Amino acid sequence: MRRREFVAAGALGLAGSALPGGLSAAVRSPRPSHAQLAWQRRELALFLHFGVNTFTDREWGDGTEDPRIFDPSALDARQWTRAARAGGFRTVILTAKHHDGFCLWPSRLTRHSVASSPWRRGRGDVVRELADAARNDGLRLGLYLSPWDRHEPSYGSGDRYNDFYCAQLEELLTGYGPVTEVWFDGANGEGPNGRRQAYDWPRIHRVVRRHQPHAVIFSDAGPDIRWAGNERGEAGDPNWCTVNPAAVPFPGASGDQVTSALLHGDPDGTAWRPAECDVSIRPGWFWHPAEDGQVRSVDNLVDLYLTSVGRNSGLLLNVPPTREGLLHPTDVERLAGFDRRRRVVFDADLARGTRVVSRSSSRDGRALDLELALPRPVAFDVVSLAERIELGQSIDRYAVEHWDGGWRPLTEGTTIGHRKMDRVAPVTAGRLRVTLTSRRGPPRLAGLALHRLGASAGPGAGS
Ligand code: FUL
Repeated sequence: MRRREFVAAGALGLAGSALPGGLSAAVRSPRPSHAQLAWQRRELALFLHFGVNTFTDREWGDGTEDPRIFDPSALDARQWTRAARAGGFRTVILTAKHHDGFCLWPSRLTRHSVASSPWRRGRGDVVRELADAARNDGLRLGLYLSPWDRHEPSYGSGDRYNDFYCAQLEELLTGYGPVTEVWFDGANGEGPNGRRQAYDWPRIHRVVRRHQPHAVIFSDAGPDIRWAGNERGEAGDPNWCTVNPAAVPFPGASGDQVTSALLHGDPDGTAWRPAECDVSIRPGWFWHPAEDGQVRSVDNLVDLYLTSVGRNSGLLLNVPPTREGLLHPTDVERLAGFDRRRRVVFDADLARGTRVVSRSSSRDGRALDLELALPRPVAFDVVSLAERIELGQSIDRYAVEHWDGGWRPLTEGTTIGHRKMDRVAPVTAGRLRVTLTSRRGPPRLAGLALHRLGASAGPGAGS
């Protein structure tokens, strides 16, 4: 029996901590790139759906919208980035072009853009204003450029549209400084001529790699970040960062097997492709006045955090600007409340100072039992585990028990990954036992933390 210090930091981003089983050689399996790892550690990104739909009160424009309807009366991108920052978000991702084809920057390739609108007398550029605001507030910029374009006449023509799309992408990736995430939506319907487009994905990806080599590329089919399989903010459980690329061959592929592959990944997968959960703070993606009373509560946002980040995924929360070009005060207040609640709950690691009092592993090293002693008994209702994913993801079973005259189960599951946060029935405990098994090599646990969330009023509750 050996005694060791168990480093269990509140933030659990324990890249450097020396923990049981941490550094032994593992069989080589897919690992995150530097950009993917940094992406996963940022955890939270804010999505901004804005465009002609904001003014027509629709979710999907059909491409016939008159650009003159785009006229936000008080657009202030700093208000967006300040609210994002106050919410603890690290990246802002803007719909530079949604399915209606209207461009929020003055694209040289079409007149269907802010340049044909009365806003800033046709000299405005929302992408520029957001890029500047993000830089000022220390946030990263991501851009969504809808492949499906219901306005562009060349859509559905094959190469001609691919030329057009790649040229638009190039404008965005060369004109606005560093772009951290490029977001390719899977929706692919008919264009103005009734045809669907065959996208040249390898070429599109090459454009991103050439101009923004440090950006991650998101789509259902990656290649860097995958869609989590639903728009409810719920990653799968289990959720592997590894995937079998053939299971989701292209963005927009559908079917039960595709959904399952997106939700769960694949323990034997050959590519590292963590999941991102996109979900809106309101029922719709765009702002609709009728939804001002349906903004998610702080409790509900914390629930989303647990089902996304707490399941080894990123959370991309959509907060849509209004017709004024501002985030609605209710949404701004919820973002700040979300951050406050996370700080109170998750910055306080009740397991701080916990020590490993015994440690035993199986002969092959793939199973590990740890007994932990807390400095004093604490009351908690969330158990948070973290795996050292820079070396790959490998833990495939865990169980946590507490001592109460015998070992009593607290929680158990399969994958951990960057973070696994489980709500448990409120309990007070001073001794814990953690049992882990790993598919390859020893389990590389990065940390364990305990938190007290208290009663949650659940979805729909007020702030
Ligand atoms: C979907 C789109 O059709 C929605 O309008 C929204 O942009 C969402 C994030 O992705 O595929």
